[in-house]
Amino acid sequence: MNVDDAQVRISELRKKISELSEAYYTKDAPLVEDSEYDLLYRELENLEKEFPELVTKDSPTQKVGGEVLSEFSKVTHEIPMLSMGDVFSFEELEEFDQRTQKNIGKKTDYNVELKIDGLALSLIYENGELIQGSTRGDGTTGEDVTANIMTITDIPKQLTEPLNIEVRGECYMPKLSFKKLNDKRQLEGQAVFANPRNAAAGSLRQLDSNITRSRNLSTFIYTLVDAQKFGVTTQSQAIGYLNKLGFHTNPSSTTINDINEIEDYIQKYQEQRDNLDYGIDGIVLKVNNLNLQQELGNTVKVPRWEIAYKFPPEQSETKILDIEWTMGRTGVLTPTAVMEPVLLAGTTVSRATLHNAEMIKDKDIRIGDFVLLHKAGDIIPEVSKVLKNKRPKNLPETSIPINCPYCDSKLVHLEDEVALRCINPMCPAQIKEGLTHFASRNAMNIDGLGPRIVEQLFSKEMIKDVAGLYKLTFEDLLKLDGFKEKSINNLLTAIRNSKENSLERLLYGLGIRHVGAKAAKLLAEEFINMDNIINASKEEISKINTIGETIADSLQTYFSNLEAQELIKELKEANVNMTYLNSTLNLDNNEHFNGKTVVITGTLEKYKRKELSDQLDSLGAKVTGSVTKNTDILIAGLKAGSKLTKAQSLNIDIIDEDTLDSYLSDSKSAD
Ligand code: 3B8
Repeated sequence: MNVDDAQVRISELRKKISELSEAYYTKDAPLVEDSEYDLLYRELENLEKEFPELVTKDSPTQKVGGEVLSEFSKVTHEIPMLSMGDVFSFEELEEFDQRTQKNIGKKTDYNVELKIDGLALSLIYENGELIQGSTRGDGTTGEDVTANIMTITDIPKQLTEPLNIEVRGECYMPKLSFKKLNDKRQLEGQAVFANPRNAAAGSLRQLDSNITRSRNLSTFIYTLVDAQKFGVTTQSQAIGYLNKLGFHTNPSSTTINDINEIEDYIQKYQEQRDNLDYGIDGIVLKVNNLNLQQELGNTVKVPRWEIAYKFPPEQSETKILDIEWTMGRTGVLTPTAVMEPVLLAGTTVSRATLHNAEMIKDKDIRIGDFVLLHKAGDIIPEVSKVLKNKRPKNLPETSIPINCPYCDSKLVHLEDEVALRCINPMCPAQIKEGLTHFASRNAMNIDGLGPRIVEQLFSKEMIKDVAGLYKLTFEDLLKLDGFKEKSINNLLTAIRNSKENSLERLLYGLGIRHVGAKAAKLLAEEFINMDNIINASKEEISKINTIGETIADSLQTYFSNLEAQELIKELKEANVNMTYLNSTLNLDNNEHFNGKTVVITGTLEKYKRKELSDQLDSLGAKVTGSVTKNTDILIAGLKAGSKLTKAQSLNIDIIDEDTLDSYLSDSKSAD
């Protein structure tokens, strides 16, 4: 390539990279996969290496990335917060090692640890008290997010010693919280986050810290600034010291004496990746000795003493067989791709959410297309891109529905929403979803009343709303397919028992917008009975800690609706309990197990089956004996056999004993 051609390509790349990087850092909404960005960036770096005369100060390769949004006050990082250089192969890691050895004139040991898919934070303590938390921003200037940082439970607010220190680390959103958040956003018609990094960044940049609190952020701290002041001489010691001070540090941190050991390390964590609670995108290698780190110093943008190795993107190819549109109980219509089953990062995947019509249009996804899949945040299967060169001729564009496929009323986009929504309150699909939600385990817990029975009750016109459940008779149920005396009595008993539930279950079961299980519990505790909630003012409701105006507004809207009032009246007449019973139920106490159907198999070393089963039960799980498509989690001990194979084939979450330990310990610290 001659210098003119290089100049043209460099300009193109800079423009493209700047656009992508703005979307990624400033808007928390990436336009392409990380790996695609990395490729473009690499190409630019290589061209600039070849033609150094073309390097300019404003090239993306010379800036850290991430402008500062205006809503937050700015913080200057006295010691700049740099980002890391990255490589994509063992060979490049070896080259890094060679270069480092040459620079310091001897062999060195390294501290290695996982690269967490989160965002960098700085925390400042004065006299042992947390006084400031900020984001990296452009490296020199970050955003002051102190109020939001205060809501992150694993960050110590007060150290055991009155130290003046700055620490840095990664703030992340655990995989399950990420999945839950995206599920919820989808249900509510909002745009979903592309990965946990963006979700964490979006959660930290909230002006209302109650929102941050509800997002379950966690941290791993890896840098003690000015560590030498505290007699610490290596990165490994720094991790130990940080841990002693009460910070969360990542257990993967270890030292290696020779670069050849890195291969085993990478292999080990690539295998464990699916079992971790948090998303990772590589490993980080740091010169262990802090004096040597200082000696090596930094380039304009990255330290010379450390490097990140990024895992190759885990992608699989498959074919789109169909695109289904499913209705949620709030009226949001969501497209799902049905695909030829394919193994992806440890599980067999045959369905992937397409989130919304926008995504289908942006990526131009068509039935019959061959696509690449990846797992967002190591957990949610998503279409990365369509392999356009493999597209069969004459594939029609996917048509986006204009009318609701279930009630034919016109679909709308509510203000600010990406979702297509059916706003017909009598839409049968919505009502059915609402009934299933009412009966679900965290709501009224009516065992045996799943989607299929709801479908029959509805299509045979036996019920039209949840109050109708309480009028069902033995004779009615005889008309249902496959129902016999025993199953009828079981269902009637379950319905009858549900009348005795504590208020929060009913409140959650009504499916009022924004009122999740946790909010319902808080409301029930505070107001004791339904009438008090109905009569409460907006101020009284939003006064409750963590319940904001959105929920208060939503409750008022709901209860001012005449049909809702009628429904409550009918439920009262059916003797459904409307008071708080100080229930012993641990609603949402353990995000991993609450509401889940769990199967235990194989030999567990630390747990007795029965005790574990009881414990899971108390955390809101239902423990069953056999793996079916309704199973959510399989706990697999040693020598697990056919249940494990079956769970794998059904795409069910499988966890080992270590993961079980960590899931269970999460419930101990949950509020
Ligand atoms: C210096 C050290 C940046 C980082 C660092 O898990 C610096 O160490 C950095 F300038 O960004 N994502 C880690 C991770 C990130 C960084 C780091 N260590 N484990 C991560």
